[in-house]
Amino acid sequence: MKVLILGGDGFCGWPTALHLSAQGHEVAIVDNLSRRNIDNELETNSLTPIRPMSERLRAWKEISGRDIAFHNFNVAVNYQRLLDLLNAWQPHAMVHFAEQRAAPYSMKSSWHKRYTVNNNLNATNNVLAAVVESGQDIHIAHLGTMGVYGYGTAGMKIPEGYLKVKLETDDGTLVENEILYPANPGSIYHMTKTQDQLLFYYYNKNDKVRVTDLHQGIVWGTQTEQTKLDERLINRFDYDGDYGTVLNRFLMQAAIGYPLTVHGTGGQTRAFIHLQDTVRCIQLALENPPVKGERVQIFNQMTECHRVRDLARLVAERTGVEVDHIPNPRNEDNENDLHVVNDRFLHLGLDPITLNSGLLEEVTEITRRYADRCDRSKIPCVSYWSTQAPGYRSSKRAKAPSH
Ligand code: NAD
Ligand code: USQ
Repeated sequence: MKVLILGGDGFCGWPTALHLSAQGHEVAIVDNLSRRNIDNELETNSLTPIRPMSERLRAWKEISGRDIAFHNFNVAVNYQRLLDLLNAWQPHAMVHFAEQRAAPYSMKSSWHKRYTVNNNLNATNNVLAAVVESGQDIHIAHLGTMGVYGYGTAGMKIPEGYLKVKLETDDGTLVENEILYPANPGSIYHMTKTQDQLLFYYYNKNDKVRVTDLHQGIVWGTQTEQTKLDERLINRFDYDGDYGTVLNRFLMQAAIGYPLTVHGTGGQTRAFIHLQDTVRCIQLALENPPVKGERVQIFNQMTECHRVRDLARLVAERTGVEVDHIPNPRNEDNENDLHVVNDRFLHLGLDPITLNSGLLEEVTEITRRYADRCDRSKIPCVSYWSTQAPGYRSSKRAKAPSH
């Protein structure tokens, strides 16, 4: 299969490109390197020494004998380049990772809110419009988020995208229906993913575009079978207060003896998936596309749920690091339960990797190896969801960057 990976330089996109290439698919990457530029803006860096794209691709060719093409342009802006590429290369599928993905970054200032909305919604709309204009039947697999549902459960498991409802008609008859699960975003970033859902719904209804929307939980881990093969293939590892996600941050903090930064009571429960399962799920989604005319196919791409304070306790017990409960910079429930259906991937043969000491050790080993690249001043999260958040008044507010 010919697969175009939009956002293929990123944390999930790069290992996905390598995984699909190793499976024998023909792979091409589009990325405008905006994530690397955001590191410049935030004056931080991946903990791991990620290589420039040309070096990554040379190393992959040397090791696997396979070519991956790279196109550097902005999917949200350069519509004609995207359309020309679809017409020239004629991919069978596209995996769409090319969005600004950090909730704290999206909440830093009005500039960051506007950037995230412009980038994410225009990227998704351009992808859909270009597929329609190309006249090709390209399957789009998009990385969405569990956060489109909010994190409450109303006493039931969160279904895979669609909610069965009974509606009362005027004469009192009950009719059954299925609707998109009500959107309940917790940040501007998550809000863009709820809007993406409507774009998919509309283009699917109007133009019969085939779409799979993958509502992914928090990805942890850093390496996959392919990124481990050579140091030049190493994946990025975000630890800073904007882009670092909770479990990877805790593992990295433990490696340098930094008290674990639990927000509030740590009663927030979230869904998780290991990076190796992310790439496997994307492969399964591409191998099992919807048929023409079928509604948007939605999968919950997660394997287990955990409470933040339980993760902190687990990491603290293994490493002896202290746990710090800090005022929560976000506006979110302090305590929530979460139960999620993930039957679709299980039926397709996913054998979930769950938190286990070997994999936790692997991340800890990476974080220890590159600990001297860590800038401790970048660990605190200083993005405040509202002016009422503790710490907001004393904080140095983010300004509009020049990129
Ligand atoms: P990332 O920031 O590491 O990668 C995104 C890539 O897309 C970057 O390389 C960036 O340069 C590129 N990009 C962004 N906007 C672009 C544009 N307009 N044109 C071209 N390239 C562009 O993020 P990630 O962690 O790899 O996440 C990928 C996707 O998966 C995101 O859409 C995110 O919402 C989703 N997701 C991530 C996680 C997670 O824990 N990392 C969890 C759930 C869902
Ligand atoms: N948290 C801490 N301490 C920290 C960092 C985070 O307690 O040092 C808490 C947060 O307050 C939150 C939870 O941990 O309650 C998760 O935060 P996170 O930064 O790990 O994840 P989140 O902001 O939800 O975003 C990440 C990805 C995003 C993806 C989302 C999936 O960055 O791209 O969409 O996970 S989900 O959470 O299921 O919506």
